[in-house]
Amino acid sequence: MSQPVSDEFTLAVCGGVGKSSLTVQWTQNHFMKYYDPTIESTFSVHKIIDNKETHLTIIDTAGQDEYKTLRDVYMRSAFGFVLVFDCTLKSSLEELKEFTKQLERLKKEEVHDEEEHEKKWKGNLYPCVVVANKFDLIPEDYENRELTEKEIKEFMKTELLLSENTPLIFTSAKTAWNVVECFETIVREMRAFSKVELPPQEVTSSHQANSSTSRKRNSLFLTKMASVSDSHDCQNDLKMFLM
Ligand SMILES: Nc1nc2c(ncn2[C@@H]2O[C@H](COP(=O)(O)OP(=O)(O)OP(=O)(O)O)[C@@H](O)[C@H]2O)c(=O)[nH]1
Ligand SMILES: [Mg+2]
Repeated sequence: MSQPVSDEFTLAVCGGVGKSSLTVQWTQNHFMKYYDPTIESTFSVHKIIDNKETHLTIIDTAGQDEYKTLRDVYMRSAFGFVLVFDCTLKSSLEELKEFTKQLERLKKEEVHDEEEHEKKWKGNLYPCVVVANKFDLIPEDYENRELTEKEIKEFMKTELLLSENTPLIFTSAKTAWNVVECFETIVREMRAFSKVELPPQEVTSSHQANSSTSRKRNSLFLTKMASVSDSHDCQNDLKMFLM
């Protein structure tokens, strides 16, 4: 049974440094020079991507440890994931391990036949892209980088347990380099993933970005935070939600 092609997705930007900067650069075309830690913000975005109208709800997540408890909620709500790390720091890449481990656990609960699923998809249980941000800070002499592309790819495979086909994109939220590419790639991944053919019993809310279950979950989560135009309002909403 074919899944309907959906142009409406919820995605979460999670992991290390630059989540808000990348999201704001893509949605509002400017660079956030001053650091303002996020608790949780949502962005409602309409874009034409590959000639298709696309509506996205982007959850810009908290990087700080004290908000770890929110992860389960957004990981269940979102369909696709932008996994960001700071490419000048090896430890930042290593921190992604926690995220992929948790995602793997949660998404496995939604897939009844993992083997069957892996045959049909690239081997990942959820659509994602890995984003090596802050590329503007990498010295010109490429050889002296703390992390080479090859090392990152190897880490993605052996430690993050992501398939070899998972896109890796270098970006700079500061210069806007590859930011469009980053978000358009996750949209393409989500589109491809939503078309994966699975027997009916395996079709779950995670694969149906627009299913009523998914909508209910999303709205439950999102009604707690206004659609973002002022992130502080959203953060206050969220504080109340958590109380
Ligand atoms: N040079 C450079 N600085 C960046 C880049 N992206 C983000 N920064 C800076 O890094 C700091 C943190 O960026 P944020 O986008 O707020 O990071 P975040 O991941 O949203 O952080 P939390 O909300 O606390 O999880 C800010 O001071 C940004 O200006 C980049 O590509 N290049
Ligand atoms: Mg942030």
